[in-house]
Amino acid sequence: MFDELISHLINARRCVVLTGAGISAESGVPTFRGKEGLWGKFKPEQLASMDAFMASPKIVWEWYNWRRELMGQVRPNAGHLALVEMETLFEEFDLVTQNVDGLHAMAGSKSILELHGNIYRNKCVDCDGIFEFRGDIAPDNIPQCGHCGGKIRPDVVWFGEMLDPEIIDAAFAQSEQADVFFSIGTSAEVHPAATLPVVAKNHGATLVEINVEETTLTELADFHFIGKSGDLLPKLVAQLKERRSLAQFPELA
Ligand code: BV8
Ligand code: ZN
Repeated sequence: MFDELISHLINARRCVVLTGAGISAESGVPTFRGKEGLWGKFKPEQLASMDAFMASPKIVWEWYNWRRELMGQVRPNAGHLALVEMETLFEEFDLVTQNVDGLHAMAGSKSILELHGNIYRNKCVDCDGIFEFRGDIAPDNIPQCGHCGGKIRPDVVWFGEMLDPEIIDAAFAQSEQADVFFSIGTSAEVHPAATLPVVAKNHGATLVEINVEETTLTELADFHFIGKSGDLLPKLVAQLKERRSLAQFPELA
């Protein structure tokens, strides 16, 4: 299935992987779009935005506490674990995720850029000061920042908010240098994350998409595999490892 792709990977030095909610779907974390998606039940503007928080911080915290509760019970799946192994197969490997669920770090990935923050971290809505309290935030008694008295909010990037410039700049720099760029489990609709695969491709990378359906990126991709990341990634990594060892020790062929 991956023979032609592997011939592109065998000499690739730098690999960059962008993941979205789809890679966590098999762990039981709901995605955003699509029939079972979160946005089917909730409207992002009504929950994942500063306006929503300022208008009704209680409702926004109830939603994040519900998601934290749900995510607290899930574990990395075979797709996350395959990416941990994939990291060892390239001289340079960078993982850029839109996910806020912390599952890549839990799986053991090392070089991770969390574009949209992390749902388990809290910060002050006014001074951005990190709020170390790790327990549940009571929606009807939201703690205040010790420095400026601002309300505490989840440390995630909401719609209409800028991403951390250091993080997004690093993600663009990595994408520009990639020999191969994987877009895995993302609808490629949210910017600026969705621009990364395009930048990689424009700078000469081989663009690979793994998704259960087509997306706006599919026609640009050099390779597009329809399937679950938890199924396809372990197979791809096993095949790449085998080809790599054959290339290293031709006498084994
Ligand atoms: C910004 C954290 C400057 C919060 C999130 C008009 C045009 C273009 C852009 C814009 C526009 N108007 C406004 C914008 C900017 C906006 C944007 O992109 N809007 C889109 C929706 C049009 N972006 C922003 O606001 C960003 N900031 O740009 O600042 C600015 C400001 C204002 C105006 C202009 C510029 C901030 C974006 C960050 C928002 N925060 N999350 C939280 O989580 O609570 S975004 C949210 O969407 C998640 O992070 C999620 O990861 C992300 C992307 O979604 P996906 O990960 O792709 O998930 P999705 O469900 O969509 O898709 C899952 C895919 O997996 C599907 O394709 C499915 O088929 C597949 N799949 C399912 N199961 C599997 C699978 N694949 C493989 N295996 C499986 N098993
Ligand atoms: Zn503060």
